[in-house]
Amino acid sequence: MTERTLVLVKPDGVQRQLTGRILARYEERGLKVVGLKLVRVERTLAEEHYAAHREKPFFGGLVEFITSSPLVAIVLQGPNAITVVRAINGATRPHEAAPGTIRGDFALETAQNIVHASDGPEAAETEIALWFDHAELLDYERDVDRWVLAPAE
Ligand code: 3AN
Repeated sequence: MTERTLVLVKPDGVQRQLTGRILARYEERGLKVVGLKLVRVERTLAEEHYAAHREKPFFGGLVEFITSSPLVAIVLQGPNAITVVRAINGATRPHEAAPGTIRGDFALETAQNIVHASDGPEAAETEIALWFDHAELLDYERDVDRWVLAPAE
């Protein structure tokens, strides 16, 4: 099933100049970029994005971190995009992330794990609406799709 998912290259990824390499991993897999921007995050947006973690002890630090420097917000589209992107990112705790994943290759700390991705269809819908205006999401044809996607039934 075609899905859309939200990815954030968090401040550590941008500062460490990994944005291009991270984006390349999603593109190389065949996912289509339908939204992309550099964002300096307001505290209110950060708190809303991480609302599910409001009661967690690390919530304050998480909001501080995500607002500390610009991040890159991306919407990716493709078959099973939500699951595929989380697999590309690797486990939340980098010491559990497999080599070859973004976190398994570039991260050591859970609090600085480089990327965020929506964890399910509901989160994806909510998060995409939170980070992008409708007009910022572009659908377009890619010639390569005849080699990437199975023909529609
Ligand atoms: P994921 O981002 O893989 O979906 P979540 O939703 O469990 O992981 O956690 C959201 C974010 O909160 C993580 N990406 C990480 O930055 C931060 N986080 C989670 N657990 C911890 C922790 N124990 N200490 C510090 N930060 C954490």
